[in-house]
Amino acid sequence: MITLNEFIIEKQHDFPEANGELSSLLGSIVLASKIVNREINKAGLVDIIGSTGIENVQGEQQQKMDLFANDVFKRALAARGEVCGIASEEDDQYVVFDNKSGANNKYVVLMDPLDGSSNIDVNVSVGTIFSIYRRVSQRGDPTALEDFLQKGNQQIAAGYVVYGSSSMLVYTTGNGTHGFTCDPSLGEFYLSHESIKIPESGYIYSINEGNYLMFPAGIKKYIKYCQEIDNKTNRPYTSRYIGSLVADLHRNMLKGGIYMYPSTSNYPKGKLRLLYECNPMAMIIEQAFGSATDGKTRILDLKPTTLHQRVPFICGSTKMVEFLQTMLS
Ligand code: AHM
Ligand code: MG
Repeated sequence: MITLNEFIIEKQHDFPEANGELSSLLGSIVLASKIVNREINKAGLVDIIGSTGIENVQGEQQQKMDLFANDVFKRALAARGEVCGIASEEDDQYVVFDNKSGANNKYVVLMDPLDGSSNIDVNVSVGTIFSIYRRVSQRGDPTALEDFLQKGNQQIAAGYVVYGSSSMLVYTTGNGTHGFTCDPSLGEFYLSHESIKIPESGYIYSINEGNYLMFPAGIKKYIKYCQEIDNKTNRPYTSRYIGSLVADLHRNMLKGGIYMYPSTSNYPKGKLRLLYECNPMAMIIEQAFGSATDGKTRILDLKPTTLHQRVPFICGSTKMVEFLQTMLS
C-alpha cells in the first residue's frame, strides 16, 4: 500500500533539481481536498448545500460549497511557502500572496475548487480541478497576470479530485497520470491506478444533447454517427453525461470514450474555462495517452488572453477525437 504522500516524495526523485517545493504544494492540495471531501460527505445533514444567491464573475450562481471549497484551498495554499498567487473560478481577479515570503514563492495555482457544484444537492459526483505553473515574473516581484496566462503546455502539474462513490485524486507532473483512492476510515489516499492508459478508442460519447439544435454542423453529424447501427464498429455507442466534467472525464479515461462541450449559439466560445478546467484536464488526458482539442488546435497549445476565457472542448480517446476532427473540417 503506497500513500499519495509517499508517492509524491518518491516521484520527486525523477526531477534531480527538485527541492521539495512542488511536493509540499501538492501536499497542501491533498490536505484541502480531504477537508472538502469530509464536508461534502455531510451534504444533506448540515446547512452546506444550496445557492448563496450570489453570482460569480461568469454570471453563474455560486453554491455555498463553491465558496467553502474556494476558501479551504486558498487557505491551505497560503499557509505554506510555495505559491505566490492563485486564480480561481470563484474569484473575479487573481489573488496575490504579497507578503515578503509570498512574493518570493515560485508557483502559481489555477483552480476550479468545486466543479459541477450544481450536482451536489442531488448527491451526484462533483470535483476539484487544479493546474500548477512556475511563475514567469521574477521571484520577489509582484505576481503578474502573465504568470497565469501561460499556455497549458507549460504546466508543471495538473490534477483533479472526484468526490464520488469513493473519492479519488488523479494527478500528473508530466510523467504519466496516476490515481489514488481515499480510504475513508483512515482519511488517506492510496495508489490504486498507476500509469493510467485511456483506451485508444471507446464506445461512450458524452455531451449535453439538450443543446443539439445549437451545435455546429460537424458535432451534429458526429452525434448521428455515434447513434447509427453498425455491428462492425459496435455502434450505436453509449451516451453517458453526468454534467460534472471531472466525473464524466474520469469515467471516459478509464473506460474509453469522448467528451464534448462544443460552441453553442448561447455559448459561442464554449462553456468550459481554458485555464482551470480544460488545460489541466487536457494535460491529465494526454499524460494518459489521450487527446484534447478545441476542434482545430491542441488545447495545450492555445495562448490564453484572459483569466476566465472559455473554449470549445473535445477530449478523450485519441482515435475518437481524431475522427471527430475530420467531421469538423
Ligand atoms: P461549473 O464549474 O460552474 O460547475 O460548470 C462546469 C460544469 C462542468 O462540470 C460540466 O461538464 C458542465 O458545466 C455542464 O454544463 P451543462 O449543464 O451546460 O451541460
Ligand atoms: Mg467548473
